[in-house]
Amino acid sequence: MSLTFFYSPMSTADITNLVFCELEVPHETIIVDLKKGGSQTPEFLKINPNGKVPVLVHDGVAIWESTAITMYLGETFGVAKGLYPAPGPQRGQAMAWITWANVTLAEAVNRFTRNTMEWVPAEERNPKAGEAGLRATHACLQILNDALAAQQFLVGSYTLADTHVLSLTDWLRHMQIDFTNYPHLNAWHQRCTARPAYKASLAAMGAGA
Ligand SMILES: N[C@@H](CCC(=O)N[C@@H](CS)C(=O)NCC(=O)O)C(=O)O
Repeated sequence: MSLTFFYSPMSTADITNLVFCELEVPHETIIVDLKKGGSQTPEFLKINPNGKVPVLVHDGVAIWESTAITMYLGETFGVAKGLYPAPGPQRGQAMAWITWANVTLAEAVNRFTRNTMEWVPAEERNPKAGEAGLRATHACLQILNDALAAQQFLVGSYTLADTHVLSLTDWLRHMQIDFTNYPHLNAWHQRCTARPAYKASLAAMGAGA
């Protein structure tokens, strides 16, 4: 079997890095230097025409989009390791949370950042749209907090749905979004970040692989 992970630290690919740290599946990691245009070379665009990381190449077949990668790695390697539900309603719930993170939560956060952050040219920013994006982000965090009020993890015991959503919420924390009002979400964060895989993922991010 050949399994290659195209990675860039401090990017969406950190989700996949954490998924790999949980799964401990042997694979090769190739660092893509985004600052040097590494995702825009003709060779890379053949693997992912979107020019983005993460990308997984499994036995010669390229799989892109972090949600698809988490679900694919989950069903391929995670079920046997107790980290992803077998086919059935719990599998559906795991897929719902993974998709929700990238579609619903990330859309709200992107709306906030695109309209407020200095790296976007001032003439392209709309402060009112930014405020609406931040409100939508907090509505999502409230949903997550409420879901975690009655259970320790998103779907039964710890799964890659927790891994995926955790990694995305870390990005929000990095952007100084206020988590003060989400006690259940914060307790879950502590449970998840106490796992050895989380510490290993930070080391891999720092080492660039
Ligand atoms: N929807 C994609 C988003 C991936 C994405 O936006 N990746 C960014 C880094 S965060 C990227 O590779 N950008 C390429 C570049 O900046 O050249 C996913 O979830 O995998």
